[in-house]
Amino acid sequence: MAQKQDKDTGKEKAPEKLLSVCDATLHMIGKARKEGISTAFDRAESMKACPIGADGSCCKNCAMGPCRVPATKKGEEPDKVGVCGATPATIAARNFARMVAAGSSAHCDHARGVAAVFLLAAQGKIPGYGIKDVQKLLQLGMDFGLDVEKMTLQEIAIKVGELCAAEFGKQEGDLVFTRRAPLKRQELWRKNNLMPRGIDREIVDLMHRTHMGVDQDYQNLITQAGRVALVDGWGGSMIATELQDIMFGTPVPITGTINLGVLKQDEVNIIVHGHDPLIAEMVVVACQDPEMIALAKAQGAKGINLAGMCCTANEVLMRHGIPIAGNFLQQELAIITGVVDAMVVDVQCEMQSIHQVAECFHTEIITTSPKAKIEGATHIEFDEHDAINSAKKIVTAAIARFPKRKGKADIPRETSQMVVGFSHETINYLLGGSFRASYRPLNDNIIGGRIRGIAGVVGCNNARTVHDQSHLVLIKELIKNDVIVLTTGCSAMACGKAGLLTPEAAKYCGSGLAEVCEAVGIPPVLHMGSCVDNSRILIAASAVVKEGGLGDDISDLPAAGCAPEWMSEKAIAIGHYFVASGVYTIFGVTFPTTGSKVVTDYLFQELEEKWGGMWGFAKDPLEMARMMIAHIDKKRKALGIDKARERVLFDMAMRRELDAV
Ligand code: SF4
Ligand code: MSK
Repeated sequence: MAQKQDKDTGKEKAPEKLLSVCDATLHMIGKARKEGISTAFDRAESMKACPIGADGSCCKNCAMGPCRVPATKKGEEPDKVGVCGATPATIAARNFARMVAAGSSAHCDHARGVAAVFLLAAQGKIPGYGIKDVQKLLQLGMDFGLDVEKMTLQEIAIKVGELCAAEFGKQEGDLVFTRRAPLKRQELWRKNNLMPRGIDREIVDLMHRTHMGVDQDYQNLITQAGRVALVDGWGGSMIATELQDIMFGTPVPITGTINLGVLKQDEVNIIVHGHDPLIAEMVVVACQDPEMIALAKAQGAKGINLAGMCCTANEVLMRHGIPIAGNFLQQELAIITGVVDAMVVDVQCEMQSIHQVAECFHTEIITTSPKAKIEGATHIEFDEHDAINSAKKIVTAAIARFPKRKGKADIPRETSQMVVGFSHETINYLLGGSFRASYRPLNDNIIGGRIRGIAGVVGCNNARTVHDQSHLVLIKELIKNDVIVLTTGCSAMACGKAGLLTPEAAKYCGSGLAEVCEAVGIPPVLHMGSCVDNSRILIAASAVVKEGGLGDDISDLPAAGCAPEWMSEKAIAIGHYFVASGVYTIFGVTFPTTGSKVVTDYLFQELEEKWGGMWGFAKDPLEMARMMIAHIDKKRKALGIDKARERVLFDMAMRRELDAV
């Protein structure tokens, strides 16, 4: 019997069709409700978000608080202050800065783990990991100033591993990868006190400043938050992406399948979920091991079906074609199909509720990181010194669960095909050809107006907004207006499910972008990877600047960024590094400083003058698209390439079509 009333509020639950635009998701929410299983969709309804916290107006940085300085109805700066006298601006800026610190810490600590494994692999101390992309290793060696011609590959790899690891504890000197940014950007960072030093140093500095009674100047706090965000984008995230590429291979275009329909009734289903590919790479190998397959068959299964969830999924999809079961808000729903034998989690974006949901089924939740345990879940710690055996232990545990399945399986039919794996190197090659890889054709098409501009659309799902809808409405509107889209994370998965990651999606494009996509054979929406792979977008943007004809800095480009359904602190860190890199970046859902008009005006307007990039906020995805396109046109005008363009008028039929996505 479906639960129609919310058990906490007694109110009628929202109809399922208002919760997601993904049919597989709707199907599973229906099943969860019928069986009385609580999911994030229902909990978001029964637990309203605290508006004071959401606006950044609550400080609990000391035991004299929490102090609440809520926004006024008229939108003026509140006149209350905290017990210590902290103003609403200080409180909002401190809260925002702490989000940046936490988000950056997540990406950077992921990178630290990757660097440690890379170094051990280079030293030949751990079997199973090696060097797959020699070209990229040589490039990194040169970035670090090594005389690569006089060194063996192993010497280069060891030195690169040591130098990457040293970026974390460095006390003086600039972060090395900041040199990859256009020179003008580097000068701007220096002038504005944004040039980042060591990764850990900047994060600790920001945590110190946000302690009670330290930095009480909101602009100074936002600046240090900028420096911390840059250690994420041009430090931790870039280190993780580059070293993962060297160890596991730089992605090249590959086809893949996505949505809950990739799960199989008659096979052992294992889902790898989280962000760190170190263990998932080994689980891929273990699942192909004849000994493991024989074990699965001995338990009555036809084989082993590995699928991914969240960004670990993006990592193993791009490099091995492993199918994706779904994005962030589908993690509980995958278990509710009744056929997931094990969900293996590493770090980040794993809801604690997966364990509660798994208890209704036979599914084993397996944690693998000492930093990310879940009470009640099985913990099989990943040992990089014996990685393949760690992975085999995990696969064996999953196989043992297969005969314990209970209840009727219910796998949604939906799957979609997609083309993924557009690394910066691949885009360069596809556009310029094998003899002279280059961004020149892209720049020429932007200058000529066939491509109006570039958008990065990234980030999460959020249970407080319709699952996947804002990503899709926004992206369809952008490509209709000839804006090419680069995407990562859960946004990329939303696009995959909706068929936007195929060359056939050119049918949604304006004529100029459609022509380019057809000529080059690429989709109008390019899947660039996981959340740490947003660093690929920074490198691509720098390469476009260096190619020439579109200004001297990232902030000169006709480009904009957006995370329409963000939810994590990592997303705020990513947004702030794009802003500090010169990109106009719009977020949806809520914005965490709106309790202070002073701080919000600073982020949304005044920053552009100083940093060349600024923040923006809109709830409606069409409004987000309008803001991004207006910004792109402003930049085209400043570059003198604003030749008259036919405007796409949005009639009612088109609106209805979009509402139906
Ligand atoms: Fe209140 Fe100031 Fe303490 Fe924050 S630091 S809780 S504003 S007294
Ligand atoms: S997984 S951070 S929900 S994009 Fe990177 Fe998706 Fe957001 Fe996690």
